[in-house]
Amino acid sequence: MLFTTAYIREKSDIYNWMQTNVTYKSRLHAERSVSAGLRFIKQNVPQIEILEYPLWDEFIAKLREGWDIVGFSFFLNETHEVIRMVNKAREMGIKEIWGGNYGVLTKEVQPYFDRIFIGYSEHEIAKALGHEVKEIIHPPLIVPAGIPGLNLNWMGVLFTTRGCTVKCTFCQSPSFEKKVKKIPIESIERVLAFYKKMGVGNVVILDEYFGMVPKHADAVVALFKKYKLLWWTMTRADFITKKLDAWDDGKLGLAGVGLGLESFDPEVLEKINKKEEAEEVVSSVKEVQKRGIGVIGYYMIGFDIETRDSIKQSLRRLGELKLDATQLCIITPLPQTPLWDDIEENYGIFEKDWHKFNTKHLVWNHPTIPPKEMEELLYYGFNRANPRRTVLRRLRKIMVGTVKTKGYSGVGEMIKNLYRSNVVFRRLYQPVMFDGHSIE
Ligand code: B12
Ligand code: SF4
Repeated sequence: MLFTTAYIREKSDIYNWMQTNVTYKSRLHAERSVSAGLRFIKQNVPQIEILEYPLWDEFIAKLREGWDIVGFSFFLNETHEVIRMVNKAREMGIKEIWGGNYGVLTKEVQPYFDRIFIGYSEHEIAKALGHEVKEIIHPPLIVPAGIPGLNLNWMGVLFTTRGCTVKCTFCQSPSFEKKVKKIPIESIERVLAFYKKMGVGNVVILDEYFGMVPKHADAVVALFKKYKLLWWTMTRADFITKKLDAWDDGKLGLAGVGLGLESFDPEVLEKINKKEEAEEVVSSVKEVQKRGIGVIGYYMIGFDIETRDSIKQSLRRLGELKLDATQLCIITPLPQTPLWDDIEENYGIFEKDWHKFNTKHLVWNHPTIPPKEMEELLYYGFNRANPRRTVLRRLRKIMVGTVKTKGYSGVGEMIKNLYRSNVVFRRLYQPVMFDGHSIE
């Protein structure tokens, strides 16, 4: 069985998160060479071969090896690429095609596959092969971050829970995974010990909502302390406010948080069921900043009740927060969300090109703002929230965070890491999996 992601057009086609949120040329990137979903599947169901972000020709060459089943992992905005791959696989005689990841939530796309898997799927895939996965094993997920030719850091990605029950109306996660499940703490410790051994600079938690299971989150934080690791997390402002004293005692190494600000408009926050006040979010941001912890914000523009002027006003307010980086999105209806039904019924979704559902385009009929103007507002926001100097602010925070947790020896360690990142890791960096697996 072969599982693959969508193909890329050229090797330099590395997804650059920062570039998607600025108007100038950003050379800083965190390489998207690792598919966490496929690595988890491979680690737990090792019979499956995986292919990550291949070129079209590499995909075809791999198909020629002959497979019983080919599976595709994709996001909504990669749908067209995957349809092309599915058609080619069928043309080349592949008998069974599977689909997984968020892309398969789209009803119109489901008929292209013989079988679809919604949600986290290691157990179901193993079952389909006549096996059982007992406990999920977290694979090592190490990604380089830097500028072309020079890695500044290696980040260890960590998932501690799966699923979210908060039900924000714009978000697909509650339809994707209905129950919240924990990754076993032993599995988390194994991967953190590995990151430590490898000299990984920062651990980044990418759960839907870190803190969903509070006791489990505390146990994870205790492990950061044990292994003296710097860590970043995406979480909610209300949660971080409660946990800040415990998480940032100056030793645990909380280096930064990603917070969903979503909007400053109280009507919007109520409409999207955010269950948080804008003021509450702003005061958490300030509290976090006061402690020298980095903040990445997630903000959305273009709700139906917003006007050109109200958006500009909010974006100016966003800029005043001086965050280390901000992800700015145009509100985009995604399949199987309450927002999709609301927008489709009341305004209509005109866009047929799934590439544009990457949260940087207006894909529906906004009552007062046409698509071109909405994109101009997005660029206005990029300049307010992510001016060039934010990069320097971020680097300074990283340095201060390191000194705070490790003293000046931390700076020496950073320099050592730079050497490891560019010389040692480059040689070592291969798709690594832990030995042994969870299949009986
Ligand atoms: C990391 C991440 C990214 C990284 C991806 C890095 C990478 N190398 O993969 C980056 C920064 C590039 C990214 C960008 C975007 N992302 Co993103 N991202 C995430 C995040 C935080 C984690 C995803 C992850 O790795 N999960 C862990 C793994 C283990 O789970 P998984 O990938 O779902 O895989 C499991 C299942 O899906 C299934 N499965 C996966 N593949 C397959 C294949 C087969 C054949 C089968 C059977 C099963 C199967 O089994 C896997 C193991 O259980 C999620 C939020 C979250 N916590 O889920 C958002 C999320 C996936 N992103 C989202 C969005 C909207 C985007 C963007 C469109 C815009 C944006 N706002 O950032 C862009 C577009 C990217 C692109 N296509 O170019 C949305 C939904 C995506 C969608 N609508 O399709 C999410 C859910 C966030 C949210 N709540 O809004 N993202
Ligand atoms: S946006 Fe975050 S908190 Fe809201 S439902 Fe999605 S994953 Fe949960």
